[in-house]
Amino acid sequence: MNVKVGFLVAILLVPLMNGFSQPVSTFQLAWASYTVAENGGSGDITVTRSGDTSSMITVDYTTRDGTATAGADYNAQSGTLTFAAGETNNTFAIPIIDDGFVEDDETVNLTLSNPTGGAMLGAQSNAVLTIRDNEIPIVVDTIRTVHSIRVSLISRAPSECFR
Ligand SMILES: [Ca+2]
Ligand SMILES: [Ca+2]
Repeated sequence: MNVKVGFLVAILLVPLMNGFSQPVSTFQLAWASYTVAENGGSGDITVTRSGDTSSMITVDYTTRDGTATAGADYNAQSGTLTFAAGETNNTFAIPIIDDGFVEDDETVNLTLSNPTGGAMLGAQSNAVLTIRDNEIPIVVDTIRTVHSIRVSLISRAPSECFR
């Protein structure tokens, strides 16, 4: 290979190799699990973008019932997050419904999809939001309650009971 050809090959190869070594934009959920109190208003979910941050690109998000039920425990959400050039964090909110029922803690599944601009999804493209119930269970011991009413009636003089 003569000098001229070698120079030409170098000119062609350098941008090509740079193109391969460019880090790709990667979207992930910041955490694998999130927690919100049932009366906490909303669960704020953070999405991160790493690698190439030079251009504006988007990623979609959606919620799906785990043990929680959309419309009863939370409001289902889906949409598109836009990351401006240089932006590495974005959030979306899941409104929580504060019902009056005593329940177990309930879960909502979160999923990222459809990254644009050649971006990809990282390992953590799914996460779980746990809604912590805020009702205090009231245990009524009916046998003891009935027994104590009977005892209090028996221990009174008959005249007191029928006043
Ligand atoms: Ca609930
Ligand atoms: Ca509840």
